Formats: sequence, structure tokens, C-alpha cells
Amino acid sequence: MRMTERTLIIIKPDGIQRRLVGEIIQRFENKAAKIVAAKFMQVPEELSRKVYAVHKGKPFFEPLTKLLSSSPVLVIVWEARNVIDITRKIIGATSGFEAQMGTIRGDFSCSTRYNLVHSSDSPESAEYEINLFFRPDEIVDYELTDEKWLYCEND
Ligand code: 3AN
Repeated sequence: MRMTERTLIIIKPDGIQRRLVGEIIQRFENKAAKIVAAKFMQVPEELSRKVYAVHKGKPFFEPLTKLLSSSPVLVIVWEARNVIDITRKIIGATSGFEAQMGTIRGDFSCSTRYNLVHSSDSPESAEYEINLFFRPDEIVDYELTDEKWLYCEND
């Protein structure tokens, strides 16, 4: 059976400014992901640098962190079986030019930097990133009632 996991996504400033919030959230709900935490906020630059700490030293680090802090974002924790891998597939490749049609970036982004959504890329980064934005008591544990229509015993 696939593991129930949590992952963090950030609908980045370009996603908010382009009014794509509903469109983006819909794609996760379509694939049975459950919202367990959410926060609409302006990200301080110090926090943006922590989000992108793995890219420190790369030429795009400064513009990347500045962009994340340039306008409000919506941060969401999703929970579902296999949700980290599913999320990467829903979002698509880093560059909007390379991303497959049908993915969020493939359908809406024409840029590497303005690529609408950030997501955790592993269980380790999910844990790190969720802890950057949420205290444990801000994550809500609850049941949705459609699970028996989503998964079978082999899933
Ligand atoms: P992803 O967002 O697909 O997980 P990462 O984690 O490799 O991609 O990169 C984080 C962010 O850094 C990307 N969302 C993108 O905005 C930016 N980025 C990555 N590679 C480049 C690049 N070569 N040039 C400009 N920006 C980049």
C-alpha cells in the first residue's frame, strides 16, 4: 500500500497575481489530495532564503528569493497517498517551456522563474518546508468520507 504523506506547496506571487489560485487548488483536489493546513501571507526575505537554501550560491538564488517575497503567496499542506510524487507530476518540469501540457506549468507558465508553484521534492524537504511555515498545532487532522471510493486494498 502506498504511504499517506504530506507535502507543502506555495502558490507563488505570479500565481496569486494571475488569479490562478482556484485553478491550481482544483488540480490537487481532482487527484484526491486533502488540505490539512493553509496560510496566505507575505514571506519575509529571511524565510524565502530558508525555503531555497539548497540553491544558495547559484546565480538565480537572489532573484528567486526576492521574487518569493515580492507579493503575497498561498502556502498549503496537502495530504494523500503518494502525494509528493503526485504533486511533482501535477506541477510539471521547472521551466514552463519544458513542462508537459496538462501540468500546471505546462498549461500556464512561459518561464523558469515565473513558474507559479513551489513544491517539496522529497519526504525530507517536505518535513523541512512544512516546519518552516506551520507549527504542529496548525496542521488539522481530520477524515474525508470518500476514501473508500478512491483506493482499493492493493493501492
Ligand atoms: P522546482 O521548483 O521544479 O522544484 P528547483 O527546486 O530545482 O525546481 O528550483 C527552485 C526554483 O528555482 C524553481 N522553481 C525556479 O523558479 C528556480 N530555478 C531553478 N533553476 C533555475 C534556472 N536554471 N534559472 C532560473 N531559475 C531557476
